[in-house]
Amino acid sequence: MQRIFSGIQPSGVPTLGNYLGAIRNWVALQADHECIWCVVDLHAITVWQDPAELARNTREMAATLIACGVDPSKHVLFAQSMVSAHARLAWIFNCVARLGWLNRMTQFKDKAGKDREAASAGLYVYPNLMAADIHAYHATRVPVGDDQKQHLELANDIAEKFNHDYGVEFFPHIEPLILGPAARVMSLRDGSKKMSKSDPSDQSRINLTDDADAIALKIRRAKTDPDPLPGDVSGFEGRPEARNLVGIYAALSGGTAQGVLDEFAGSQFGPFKQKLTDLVVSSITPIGAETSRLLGDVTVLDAALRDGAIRASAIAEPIVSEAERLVGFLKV
Ligand code: AQP
Repeated sequence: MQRIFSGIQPSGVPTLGNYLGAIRNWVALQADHECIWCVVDLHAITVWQDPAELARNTREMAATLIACGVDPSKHVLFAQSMVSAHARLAWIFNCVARLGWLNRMTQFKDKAGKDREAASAGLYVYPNLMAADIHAYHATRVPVGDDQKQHLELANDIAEKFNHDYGVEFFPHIEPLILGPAARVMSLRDGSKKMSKSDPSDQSRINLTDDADAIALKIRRAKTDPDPLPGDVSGFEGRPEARNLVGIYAALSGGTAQGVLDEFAGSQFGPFKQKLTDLVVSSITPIGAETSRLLGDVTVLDAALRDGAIRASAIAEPIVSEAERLVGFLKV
């Protein structure tokens, strides 16, 4: 059975983008893979996180994943900082990756913004930690949104260079699994920006914990244009917001964008947004309700995370110890 690793940052409340681009696929993959799911708090602190909020978000993220269908009893779910193998392998990879490789990473450019000098060193080497997350488990399949493809290519470059430098075939090649029609969900306020849980505007995203009223308001206020919906997907040219809303509808209804247009061609956004609201509310609000229930007793949740960390360590420890031995670290 192939081993899958994927992570999600507890940098806020998970969004519909995280759900359609990642979490929903994770749940489906559990049927025929050995899965390791990680709440990546080490990644989250590459940008400032209030400590109390980080702890709360880590629990809330774990609860949301379980509410979405992640199964911590059959698979492995834990918080990254609970397993030291991640940080140890990341350091080795910091010394394998080349600055030129990191300089090409578009996510760093996006996240650091104009003031790159003020960004943390952690944000810069984020892809090395991500490579370590995956390679610490010898995972070969990584389900991600297409925004993360470049980081996976880097993880393969690091593995190849490590294998070459130390004359081994130790780290395997990783394949990205980019699944589903909504590989990238865009902001409700700007169709050219991806929907992000850390976007300063709460109106830009649908949180998996939003209630029906919040969802209705956000969709009503979502940016659109004055034209009716086109009859064909080629009509989305220059209309990223229309493409995004139709894409969300298609992803949640299990259809295609063209299928949605066949139903709504010529319709104004008002009636379409009403239908989209109904669909989002019926898909998302049960997740929010289950998340609240799970957060009602954090002792059960914490025990599941502790157990997950023990099982994750049991897999990662021998792999990372062997990498350390290959590098020449004394093992006495
Ligand atoms: N808008 C999106 N559409 C599709 N997939 C998305 N993902 C994130 N946003 C979208 C996918 O969710 C997974 C977990 O992401 P992450 O939390 O590790 O980091 P991220 O990609 O940086 O997500 P956010 O929500 O934008 O977080 P912040 O705001 O903290 O940076 C990944 O598989 C990602 O592809």
